[in-house]
Amino acid sequence: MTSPTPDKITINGERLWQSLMDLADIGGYDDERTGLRGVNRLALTDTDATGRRQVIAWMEQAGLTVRIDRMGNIYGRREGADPTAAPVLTGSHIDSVATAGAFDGCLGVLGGIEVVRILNERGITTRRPVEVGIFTEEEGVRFGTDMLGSAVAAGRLTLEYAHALTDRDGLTLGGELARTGFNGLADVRLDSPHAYVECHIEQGPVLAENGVEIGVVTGVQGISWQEITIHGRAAHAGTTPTHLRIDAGLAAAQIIVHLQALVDSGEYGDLRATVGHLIVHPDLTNIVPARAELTVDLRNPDDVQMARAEEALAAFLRDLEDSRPGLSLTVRRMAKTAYVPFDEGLQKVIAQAADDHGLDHISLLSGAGHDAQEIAVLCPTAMIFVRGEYDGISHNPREYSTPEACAHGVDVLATTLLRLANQD
Ligand code: HGY
Ligand code: MN
Ligand code: MN
Repeated sequence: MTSPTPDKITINGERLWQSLMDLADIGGYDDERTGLRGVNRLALTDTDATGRRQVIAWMEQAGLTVRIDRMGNIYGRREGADPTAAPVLTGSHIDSVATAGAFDGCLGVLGGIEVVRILNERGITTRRPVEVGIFTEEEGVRFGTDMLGSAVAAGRLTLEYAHALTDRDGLTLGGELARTGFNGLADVRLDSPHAYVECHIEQGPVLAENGVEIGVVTGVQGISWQEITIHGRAAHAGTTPTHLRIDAGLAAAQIIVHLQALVDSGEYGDLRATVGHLIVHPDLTNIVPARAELTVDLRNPDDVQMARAEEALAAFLRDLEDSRPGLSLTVRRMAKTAYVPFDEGLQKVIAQAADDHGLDHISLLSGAGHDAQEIAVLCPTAMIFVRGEYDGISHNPREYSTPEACAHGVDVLATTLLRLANQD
């Protein structure tokens, strides 16, 4: 007689943690500023390819059938009793920023594989298939658009657009897929799953401030990325009188200060602004910069306020150009996503699973972008956040969640996936 399917499962926290640490070694480096081990695994670099092959090996060891699509997205599938039923999908990304920790994205992918291992060990057959996905270039820091693989899988961006994107060395994403061998043959448009649940570190201070382990994520705030190129004129830093200068570096500084003024004004809702990339040319001490390139990352939970902030920036750029004869600016849109709400029913399933595991939880909006925001157009989608230490710092080698916090988050993921995979 087969044992009844349990309604709650816990995972092997030590095995999960070991896989997180093993993956972090791929692309690991000694960060001299923090004295910590960081991770640098930019999308479709050789280290990312090595990490992908390692995770595929773990997927296959867990009995998953692996397919790779034309964006290099990787899906591992565990069959259910009804192979025609739409699968329950989980996953995230394993590409990282250049100064990453061990958890961003990886927890969702390795957590999904750990759930599969437990289902296997417990001899559980779910009604629906369960799939674990790894999406390409979630970070967007190499090819300039974040959530790229999942955006193409969900149809927001085209495969042709994505393949043509280039990195700072002019290498195309399509070329890098071919070079690393991840230009898969599977169709890139994802059939609608039954549901998608992603487990991810919070990357912020809210769970810790509230003394809770689990975040039930209500949605993702809007994101706006722009690249601004400022054209001035190179001149001698000593002999050139101020009134004859067309200083691109000065203009870049004025933009940065104005962005902070927009934030501080409080007139654009909960606006956040970052100039994360800034270079001047020729980048020499005694030459007035001829050119400056910078990126502007705006975040806002309110799409109307985001649009107002973008318009305020555009107006400032026009005024800046008019203020200095000879100064010109060009603006290139890199990425733009609206606020995305997550499925309320799915949030309830997650909250119930957390309760059943005796874990306190709160609901919160995600400050960071995630693949879940793209998959949300295909099916009911939600996320589980895991608490981080050190104010939840992320995109920094100090990023850290405890083994217990990771295991608790993946316990909630496991029970949530189990219940969804047995839904009609
Ligand atoms: O930019 C983001 O929010 C995410 O880390 N890609
Ligand atoms: Mn992430
Ligand atoms: Mn990230």
